[in-house]
Amino acid sequence: MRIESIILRELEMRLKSPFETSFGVTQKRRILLVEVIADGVTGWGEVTTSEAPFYNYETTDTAWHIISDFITPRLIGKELRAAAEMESLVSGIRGHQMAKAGVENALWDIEARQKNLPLSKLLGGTLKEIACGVSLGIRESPELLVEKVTAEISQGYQRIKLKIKPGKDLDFVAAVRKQFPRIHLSVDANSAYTLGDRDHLRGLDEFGLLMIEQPLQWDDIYVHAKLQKQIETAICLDECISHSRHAEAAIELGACRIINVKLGRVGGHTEARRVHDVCQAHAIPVWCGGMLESGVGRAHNVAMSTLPNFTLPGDVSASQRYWADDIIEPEVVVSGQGTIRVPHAPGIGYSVRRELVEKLTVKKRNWKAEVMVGA
Ligand code: OSB
Ligand code: MG
Repeated sequence: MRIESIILRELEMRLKSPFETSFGVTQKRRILLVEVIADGVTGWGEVTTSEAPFYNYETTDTAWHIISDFITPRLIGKELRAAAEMESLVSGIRGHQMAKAGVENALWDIEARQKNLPLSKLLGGTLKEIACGVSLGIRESPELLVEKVTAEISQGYQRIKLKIKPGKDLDFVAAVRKQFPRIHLSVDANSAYTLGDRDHLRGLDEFGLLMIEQPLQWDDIYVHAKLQKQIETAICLDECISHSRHAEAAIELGACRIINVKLGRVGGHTEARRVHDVCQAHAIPVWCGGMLESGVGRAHNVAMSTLPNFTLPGDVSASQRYWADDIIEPEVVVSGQGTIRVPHAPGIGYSVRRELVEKLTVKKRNWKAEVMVGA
Protein backbone atom coordinates (compact mmCIF):
# COMPACT_ATOMS: atom_id res chain seq x y z
CA MET A 1 0.00 0.00 0.00
CA ARG A 2 1.24 3.45 -0.94
CA ILE A 3 0.14 6.04 1.59
CA GLU A 4 -1.38 8.82 -0.46
CA SER A 5 -3.04 10.95 2.13
CA ILE A 6 -3.65 11.27 5.83
CA ILE A 7 -6.49 13.36 7.26
CA LEU A 8 -6.48 14.12 10.96
CA ARG A 9 -9.66 15.46 12.57
CA GLU A 10 -10.58 16.48 16.08
CA LEU A 11 -14.21 15.80 16.90
CA GLU A 12 -16.14 17.20 19.80
CA MET A 13 -18.58 14.61 21.13
CA ARG A 14 -20.67 14.77 24.28
CA LEU A 15 -21.21 11.62 26.33
CA LYS A 16 -24.86 11.03 27.26
CA SER A 17 -23.88 11.17 30.91
CA PRO A 18 -20.70 12.10 32.80
CA PHE A 19 -18.23 9.28 33.55
CA GLU A 20 -16.37 9.44 36.87
CA THR A 21 -13.16 7.56 37.64
CA SER A 22 -10.67 7.93 40.48
CA PHE A 23 -8.85 10.54 38.36
CA GLY A 24 -11.80 12.75 37.42
CA VAL A 25 -15.06 13.29 35.56
CA THR A 26 -15.43 13.31 31.76
CA GLN A 27 -18.35 14.33 29.61
CA LYS A 28 -17.11 16.44 26.73
CA ARG A 29 -14.84 14.20 24.67
CA ARG A 30 -12.21 15.53 22.27
CA ILE A 31 -11.67 12.61 19.91
CA LEU A 32 -9.09 12.38 17.13
CA LEU A 33 -10.02 10.40 14.04
CA VAL A 34 -7.41 9.35 11.51
CA GLU A 35 -8.41 8.74 7.91
CA VAL A 36 -5.72 7.25 5.67
CA ILE A 37 -5.99 6.72 1.92
CA ALA A 38 -3.66 4.17 0.30
CA ASP A 39 -4.00 2.93 -3.30
CA GLY A 40 -7.38 4.68 -3.36
CA VAL A 41 -8.67 2.69 -0.35
CA THR A 42 -9.77 4.53 2.80
CA GLY A 43 -9.13 3.28 6.34
CA TRP A 44 -10.18 4.71 9.70
CA GLY A 45 -8.55 4.75 13.10
CA GLU A 46 -9.28 6.48 16.41
CA VAL A 47 -6.82 7.96 18.86
CA THR A 48 -7.98 6.91 22.33
CA THR A 49 -6.31 9.63 24.36
CA SER A 50 -8.17 11.38 27.15
CA GLU A 51 -8.37 15.15 27.27
CA ALA A 52 -6.04 15.36 30.28
CA PRO A 53 -2.94 13.32 31.25
CA PHE A 54 -4.61 11.52 34.17
CA TYR A 55 -5.04 7.97 32.80
CA ASN A 56 -1.65 8.00 31.10
CA TYR A 57 0.65 10.82 29.95
CA GLU A 58 -0.85 11.23 26.49
CA THR A 59 -3.59 13.76 25.75
CA THR A 60 -5.61 14.71 22.69
CA ASP A 61 -3.22 17.61 22.14
CA THR A 62 0.00 15.60 22.53
CA ALA A 63 -1.36 13.06 20.04
CA TRP A 64 -2.20 15.82 17.55
CA HIS A 65 1.37 17.09 17.90
CA ILE A 66 3.04 13.67 17.59
CA ILE A 67 0.94 12.60 14.61
CA SER A 68 1.33 15.94 12.80
CA ASP A 69 5.01 16.57 13.43
CA PHE A 70 6.52 13.08 13.69
CA ILE A 71 4.31 10.23 12.44
CA THR A 72 2.89 11.76 9.27
CA PRO A 73 6.28 12.82 7.85
CA ARG A 74 7.55 9.25 8.30
CA LEU A 75 4.58 7.74 6.47
CA ILE A 76 3.33 10.01 3.74
CA GLY A 77 4.18 8.72 0.26
CA LYS A 78 5.72 5.53 1.70
CA GLU A 79 5.05 2.09 0.27
CA LEU A 80 4.23 -0.56 2.90
CA ARG A 81 3.69 -4.26 2.32
CA ALA A 82 1.40 -4.53 5.35
CA ALA A 83 0.01 -2.46 8.23
CA ALA A 84 2.40 -4.26 10.58
CA GLU A 85 5.31 -2.58 8.80
CA MET A 86 4.39 0.83 10.14
CA GLU A 87 6.00 -0.04 13.47
CA SER A 88 9.52 -0.01 12.01
CA LEU A 89 8.95 3.46 10.52
CA VAL A 90 7.91 5.05 13.82
CA SER A 91 9.98 3.04 16.30
CA GLY A 92 12.31 6.03 16.75
CA ILE A 93 9.46 7.91 18.42
CA ARG A 94 9.56 6.95 22.08
CA GLY A 95 6.20 6.03 23.63
CA HIS A 96 3.06 7.86 22.45
CA GLN A 97 1.39 4.53 21.76
CA MET A 98 -2.09 6.04 21.46
CA ALA A 99 -0.97 8.45 18.74
CA LYS A 100 0.71 5.59 16.86
CA ALA A 101 -2.26 3.25 17.31
CA GLY A 102 -4.73 5.71 15.79
CA VAL A 103 -2.72 5.71 12.57
CA GLU A 104 -1.68 2.05 12.55
CA ASN A 105 -5.24 0.86 13.04
CA ALA A 106 -6.35 2.88 10.00
CA LEU A 107 -3.70 0.96 8.01
CA TRP A 108 -5.11 -2.34 9.30
CA ASP A 109 -8.56 -1.27 8.11
CA ILE A 110 -7.05 -0.55 4.67
CA GLU A 111 -5.18 -3.86 4.51
CA ALA A 112 -8.35 -5.78 5.41
CA ARG A 113 -10.37 -3.90 2.77
CA GLN A 114 -7.68 -4.55 0.16
CA LYS A 115 -7.78 -8.26 0.96
CA ASN A 116 -11.59 -8.17 1.06
CA LEU A 117 -11.56 -9.59 4.60
CA PRO A 118 -13.23 -8.52 7.83
CA LEU A 119 -10.52 -7.05 10.05
CA SER A 120 -11.27 -9.72 12.68
CA LYS A 121 -10.28 -12.44 10.17
CA LEU A 122 -7.14 -10.60 9.05
CA LEU A 123 -6.03 -10.39 12.70
CA GLY A 124 -6.56 -14.14 13.13
CA GLY A 125 -9.76 -13.81 15.16
CA THR A 126 -11.92 -16.89 15.58
CA LEU A 127 -14.86 -15.80 17.74
CA LYS A 128 -18.16 -15.10 15.95
CA GLU A 129 -19.56 -13.05 18.79
CA ILE A 130 -17.89 -11.37 21.70
CA ALA A 131 -18.91 -11.27 25.37
CA CYS A 132 -19.71 -7.82 26.77
CA GLY A 133 -19.44 -6.27 30.17
CA VAL A 134 -19.86 -2.66 31.27
CA SER A 135 -17.67 -0.26 33.19
CA LEU A 136 -19.68 1.89 35.60
CA GLY A 137 -18.41 5.25 36.79
CA ILE A 138 -18.30 6.23 40.45
CA ARG A 139 -21.71 7.25 41.86
CA GLU A 140 -22.92 9.49 44.62
CA SER A 141 -24.14 6.64 46.86
CA PRO A 142 -24.26 2.82 47.04
CA GLU A 143 -28.04 2.99 46.44
CA LEU A 144 -27.61 4.88 43.17
CA LEU A 145 -24.92 2.44 42.10
CA VAL A 146 -27.17 -0.56 42.78
CA GLU A 147 -29.86 1.12 40.68
CA LYS A 148 -27.44 1.52 37.78
CA VAL A 149 -26.20 -2.08 38.07
CA THR A 150 -29.81 -3.30 38.04
CA ALA A 151 -30.45 -1.48 34.78
CA GLU A 152 -27.30 -2.86 33.10
CA ILE A 153 -27.98 -6.43 34.24
CA SER A 154 -31.48 -6.21 32.77
CA GLN A 155 -29.86 -5.31 29.42
CA GLY A 156 -28.01 -8.64 29.53
CA TYR A 157 -24.44 -7.52 30.23
CA GLN A 158 -22.33 -10.46 31.41
CA ARG A 159 -20.00 -8.66 33.79
CA ILE A 160 -20.21 -5.47 35.81
CA LYS A 161 -17.09 -3.45 36.57
CA LEU A 162 -17.28 -0.79 39.26
CA LYS A 163 -14.90 2.15 39.36
CA ILE A 164 -13.61 2.66 42.90
CA LYS A 165 -11.45 5.14 44.79
CA PRO A 166 -10.60 5.64 48.48
CA GLY A 167 -13.81 6.54 50.30
CA LYS A 168 -15.97 5.08 47.54
CA ASP A 169 -15.03 1.43 47.58
CA LEU A 170 -15.95 -1.26 50.16
CA ASP A 171 -19.48 0.01 50.97
CA PHE A 172 -20.30 0.39 47.29
CA VAL A 173 -19.05 -3.08 46.38
CA ALA A 174 -20.81 -4.60 49.40
CA ALA A 175 -24.15 -3.05 48.41
CA VAL A 176 -23.92 -4.37 44.85
CA ARG A 177 -22.79 -7.82 46.00
CA LYS A 178 -25.64 -8.03 48.50
CA GLN A 179 -28.21 -7.27 45.81
CA PHE A 180 -26.55 -9.52 43.20
CA PRO A 181 -24.82 -12.44 44.97
CA ARG A 182 -23.89 -14.31 41.81
CA ILE A 183 -23.04 -11.85 39.02
CA HIS A 184 -19.54 -11.56 37.58
CA LEU A 185 -18.28 -8.46 39.34
CA SER A 186 -14.96 -6.62 39.22
CA VAL A 187 -13.50 -3.28 40.31
CA ASP A 188 -11.11 -0.78 38.71
CA ALA A 189 -9.12 1.66 40.86
CA ASN A 190 -7.12 3.41 38.12
CA SER A 191 -4.06 3.62 40.39
CA ALA A 192 -5.83 5.27 43.32
CA TYR A 193 -4.10 3.24 46.08
CA THR A 194 -0.60 2.47 47.32
CA LEU A 195 0.92 -0.64 48.83
CA GLY A 196 0.28 0.91 52.26
CA ASP A 197 -3.43 0.32 51.59
CA ARG A 198 -2.92 -3.46 51.45
CA ASP A 199 -5.04 -4.21 54.54
CA HIS A 200 -7.86 -2.06 53.23
CA LEU A 201 -7.67 -3.73 49.80
CA ARG A 202 -7.77 -7.14 51.44
CA GLY A 203 -11.28 -6.10 52.51
CA LEU A 204 -12.34 -6.72 48.91
CA ASP A 205 -11.44 -10.41 49.11
CA GLU A 206 -14.76 -11.37 50.70
CA PHE A 207 -16.81 -10.23 47.69
CA GLY A 208 -15.73 -12.93 45.27
CA LEU A 209 -14.60 -10.46 42.63
CA LEU A 210 -13.31 -11.62 39.26
CA MET A 211 -10.47 -9.13 39.61
CA ILE A 212 -9.23 -5.80 40.86
CA GLU A 213 -7.89 -3.71 38.01
CA GLN A 214 -4.80 -1.53 38.39
CA PRO A 215 -5.02 -0.77 42.13
CA LEU A 216 -1.52 0.75 42.46
CA GLN A 217 0.80 3.17 40.64
CA TRP A 218 0.28 3.41 36.87
CA ASP A 219 3.91 2.72 35.99
CA ASP A 220 4.92 0.14 38.60
CA ILE A 221 4.67 -3.56 37.82
CA TYR A 222 6.88 -4.63 40.73
CA VAL A 223 4.67 -3.09 43.41
CA HIS A 224 1.70 -5.06 42.04
CA ALA A 225 3.73 -8.26 42.39
CA LYS A 226 4.12 -7.44 46.07
CA LEU A 227 0.40 -6.78 46.49
CA GLN A 228 -0.71 -9.88 44.55
CA LYS A 229 1.13 -12.04 47.11
CA GLN A 230 -0.94 -10.44 49.89
CA ILE A 231 -4.47 -10.45 48.48
CA GLU A 232 -6.65 -13.27 47.19
CA THR A 233 -8.48 -11.27 44.52
CA ALA A 234 -6.81 -11.57 41.12
CA ILE A 235 -5.03 -8.42 40.00
CA CYS A 236 -5.60 -7.31 36.41
CA LEU A 237 -3.13 -4.81 34.99
CA ASP A 238 -4.28 -2.01 32.68
CA GLU A 239 -2.16 1.19 32.85
CA CYS A 240 1.10 -0.69 33.53
CA ILE A 241 1.15 -2.65 30.28
CA SER A 242 2.40 -0.61 27.29
CA HIS A 243 3.77 -3.54 25.27
CA SER A 244 4.30 -7.29 25.24
CA ARG A 245 7.61 -7.08 27.16
CA HIS A 246 5.71 -5.46 30.02
CA ALA A 247 3.19 -8.31 29.83
CA GLU A 248 5.98 -10.85 30.02
CA ALA A 249 7.62 -9.11 32.96
CA ALA A 250 4.33 -8.77 34.84
CA ILE A 251 3.48 -12.43 34.36
CA GLU A 252 6.95 -13.61 35.34
CA LEU A 253 6.91 -11.45 38.48
CA GLY A 254 3.44 -12.65 39.44
CA ALA A 255 2.13 -9.07 39.33
CA CYS A 256 -1.24 -10.07 37.86
CA ARG A 257 -3.38 -13.04 36.86
CA ILE A 258 -5.32 -11.23 34.12
CA ILE A 259 -4.42 -8.52 31.60
CA ASN A 260 -6.66 -5.90 30.02
CA VAL A 261 -5.64 -5.17 26.42
CA LYS A 262 -6.29 -1.70 25.06
CA LEU A 263 -5.32 -1.02 21.46
CA GLY A 264 -4.31 2.56 22.14
CA ARG A 265 -2.29 1.81 25.26
CA VAL A 266 -0.11 -0.76 23.48
CA GLY A 267 0.25 1.09 20.15
CA GLY A 268 -2.21 -0.68 17.84
CA HIS A 269 -3.23 -4.09 16.53
CA THR A 270 0.29 -5.36 15.84
CA GLU A 271 1.47 -5.04 19.44
CA ALA A 272 -1.96 -5.90 20.89
CA ARG A 273 -1.74 -9.26 19.18
CA ARG A 274 1.71 -9.82 20.71
CA VAL A 275 0.35 -9.04 24.17
CA HIS A 276 -2.47 -11.48 23.48
CA ASP A 277 0.00 -14.16 22.38
CA VAL A 278 2.31 -13.74 25.39
CA CYS A 279 -0.67 -14.03 27.73
CA GLN A 280 -2.06 -17.03 25.88
CA ALA A 281 1.30 -18.82 26.12
CA HIS A 282 1.23 -18.33 29.91
CA ALA A 283 -2.48 -19.18 30.36
CA ILE A 284 -3.25 -15.61 31.42
CA PRO A 285 -6.73 -14.62 30.15
CA VAL A 286 -7.20 -11.22 28.50
CA TRP A 287 -10.15 -8.95 27.81
CA CYS A 288 -10.63 -5.77 25.80
CA GLY A 289 -10.68 -2.51 27.71
CA GLY A 290 -12.42 0.67 26.59
CA MET A 291 -11.56 4.36 26.50
CA LEU A 292 -15.04 5.86 25.94
CA GLU A 293 -14.49 5.47 22.20
CA SER A 294 -16.63 6.61 19.32
CA GLY A 295 -17.85 3.96 16.90
CA VAL A 296 -14.55 3.84 15.01
CA GLY A 297 -12.50 2.84 18.05
CA ARG A 298 -15.31 0.56 19.18
CA ALA A 299 -15.28 -1.26 15.82
CA HIS A 300 -11.53 -1.88 16.17
CA ASN A 301 -12.12 -3.19 19.69
CA VAL A 302 -14.75 -5.62 18.41
CA ALA A 303 -12.33 -6.97 15.78
CA MET A 304 -9.50 -7.43 18.28
CA SER A 305 -11.81 -9.15 20.79
CA THR A 306 -12.29 -12.09 18.40
CA LEU A 307 -8.78 -13.44 19.12
CA PRO A 308 -9.05 -16.75 20.98
CA ASN A 309 -7.55 -15.73 24.34
CA PHE A 310 -10.17 -12.98 24.87
CA THR A 311 -12.00 -15.33 27.20
CA LEU A 312 -13.38 -12.77 29.66
CA PRO A 313 -16.15 -10.24 28.88
CA GLY A 314 -14.64 -6.87 27.94
CA ASP A 315 -15.66 -3.24 28.41
CA VAL A 316 -16.85 -3.00 24.80
CA SER A 317 -20.54 -2.16 25.05
CA ALA A 318 -23.34 -0.67 22.95
CA SER A 319 -22.90 2.69 21.17
CA GLN A 320 -26.19 3.76 22.75
CA ARG A 321 -24.69 3.68 26.25
CA TYR A 322 -22.32 6.50 25.28
CA TRP A 323 -23.73 8.52 22.39
CA ALA A 324 -27.11 9.83 21.30
CA ASP A 325 -25.80 9.53 17.75
CA ASP A 326 -22.70 7.41 17.02
CA ILE A 327 -20.56 8.11 13.95
CA ILE A 328 -20.78 4.59 12.48
CA GLU A 329 -23.53 2.70 10.70
CA PRO A 330 -24.89 0.42 11.96
CA GLU A 331 -24.17 1.33 15.56
CA VAL A 332 -22.61 -1.29 17.83
CA VAL A 333 -25.53 -3.15 19.38
CA VAL A 334 -25.53 -5.69 22.20
CA SER A 335 -27.94 -8.64 22.35
CA GLY A 336 -30.10 -9.53 25.33
CA GLN A 337 -27.48 -12.19 26.13
CA GLY A 338 -24.77 -9.54 26.39
CA THR A 339 -22.96 -10.27 23.14
CA ILE A 340 -21.92 -8.34 20.05
CA ARG A 341 -22.07 -10.13 16.69
CA VAL A 342 -18.87 -9.64 14.76
CA PRO A 343 -19.52 -7.94 11.39
CA HIS A 344 -18.69 -9.73 8.14
CA ALA A 345 -18.09 -6.70 5.90
CA PRO A 346 -14.47 -6.03 4.84
CA GLY A 347 -12.31 -3.83 7.08
CA ILE A 348 -13.74 -2.63 10.39
CA GLY A 349 -17.12 -3.78 9.07
CA TYR A 350 -19.09 -0.64 9.92
CA SER A 351 -19.35 2.44 7.73
CA VAL A 352 -18.37 5.89 8.89
CA ARG A 353 -21.09 8.55 8.74
CA ARG A 354 -19.09 11.22 6.93
CA GLU A 355 -21.69 13.97 7.16
CA LEU A 356 -21.96 13.55 10.90
CA VAL A 357 -18.17 13.38 11.22
CA GLU A 358 -17.85 16.69 9.34
CA LYS A 359 -20.50 18.25 11.55
CA LEU A 360 -18.65 17.22 14.72
CA THR A 361 -15.21 18.24 13.41
CA VAL A 362 -13.65 21.25 15.14
CA LYS A 363 -10.15 20.95 13.67
CA LYS A 364 -8.79 19.25 10.56
CA ARG A 365 -5.47 18.81 8.80
CA ASN A 366 -4.69 17.03 5.56
CA TRP A 367 -1.38 15.67 4.21
CA LYS A 368 -0.99 14.51 0.63
CA ALA A 369 1.84 12.59 -0.99
CA GLU A 370 3.39 14.09 -4.09
CA VAL A 371 1.93 12.55 -7.20
CA MET A 372 4.34 9.94 -8.58
CA VAL A 373 5.79 10.71 -11.98
CA GLY A 374 4.17 8.51 -14.61
CA ALA A 375 1.31 7.59 -12.32
O1 OSB B 1 -9.42 2.22 33.16
O2 OSB B 1 -10.66 1.09 31.86
C1 OSB B 1 -10.28 2.19 32.29
C2 OSB B 1 -12.39 4.97 30.73
C3 OSB B 1 -11.42 5.96 30.58
C4 OSB B 1 -10.14 5.73 31.01
C5 OSB B 1 -9.81 4.50 31.59
C6 OSB B 1 -10.77 3.50 31.73
C7 OSB B 1 -12.07 3.76 31.31
C8 OSB B 1 -13.16 2.80 31.47
C9 OSB B 1 -14.33 2.96 30.54
O3 OSB B 1 -13.20 1.96 32.31
C10 OSB B 1 -14.45 1.84 29.58
C11 OSB B 1 -15.46 2.17 28.52
O4 OSB B 1 -16.66 2.01 28.82
O5 OSB B 1 -15.07 2.59 27.41
MG1 MG C 1 -8.82 0.28 33.72
